[in-house]
Amino acid sequence: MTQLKIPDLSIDQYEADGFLICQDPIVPTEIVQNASQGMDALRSGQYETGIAPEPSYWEPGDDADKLCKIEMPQIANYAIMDLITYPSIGEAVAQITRAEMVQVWWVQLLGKPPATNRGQTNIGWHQDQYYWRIWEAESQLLTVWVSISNVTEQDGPMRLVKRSHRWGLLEQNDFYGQDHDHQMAETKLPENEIWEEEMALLPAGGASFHHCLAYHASGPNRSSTMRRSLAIHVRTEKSRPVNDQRTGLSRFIDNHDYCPVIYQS
Ligand SMILES: O=C(O)CCC(=O)C(=O)O
Repeated sequence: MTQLKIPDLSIDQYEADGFLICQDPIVPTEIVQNASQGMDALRSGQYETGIAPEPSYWEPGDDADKLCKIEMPQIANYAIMDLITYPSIGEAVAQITRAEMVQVWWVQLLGKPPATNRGQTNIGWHQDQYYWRIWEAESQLLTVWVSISNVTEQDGPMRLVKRSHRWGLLEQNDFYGQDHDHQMAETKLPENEIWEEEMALLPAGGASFHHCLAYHASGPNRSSTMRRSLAIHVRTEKSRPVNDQRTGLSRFIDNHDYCPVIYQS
């Protein structure tokens, strides 16, 4: 398989906005399709490596209307591991951060089913760093969100607020918050800042990259198919666990079979 050439990504834009949306696929179709089948296997409780994902919000057998969020899916499925280690991902992160080393330290598989009256599948406004206190505050942490299905406006795409990575930790942070209007009304913006959103509309294999303080959320999936993605949380050499402890979501960082280094200069 020939490796996809990574598009030129603008470090200036990443630094100015706190995120970057890359509409050119950075992962080839075959790898994306295999990962999508891997997702189906995990949803039916099949773990081909013999290892189950970490305990998750979603478990096999849960309601089809429920947001599917599976923690560390790459330890249970080879095709998902192939996707998260695809070289363009690490190279792209190195390009926008000037990193010498990029390591995957946690992964979430996300499936957002079509909205029904019962399903609560919005993802509320939040900054990832709010949930990541295990890392020193200045750590260079970001998320590569790779779409494994086409994500159009109908599918409940991720929405990101420009420059919010410069606003510090905001008071309204709730990943499971369903009422976006309420959250937005309660969010205090720093003086002279404005709310300017961008939607991450992506083809399958496309990716967005967001800083750990970028404010983001996503609304209902109004299409007839599940929105599928992998949120790959990565760190560079400019990151350190608080007190150098391995705990919570940093508990596997010394295990490179689970948390592979995907770029080294
Ligand atoms: O999938 C979404 O809509 C949001 C994902 C998210 O919060 C993240 O990747 O940090």
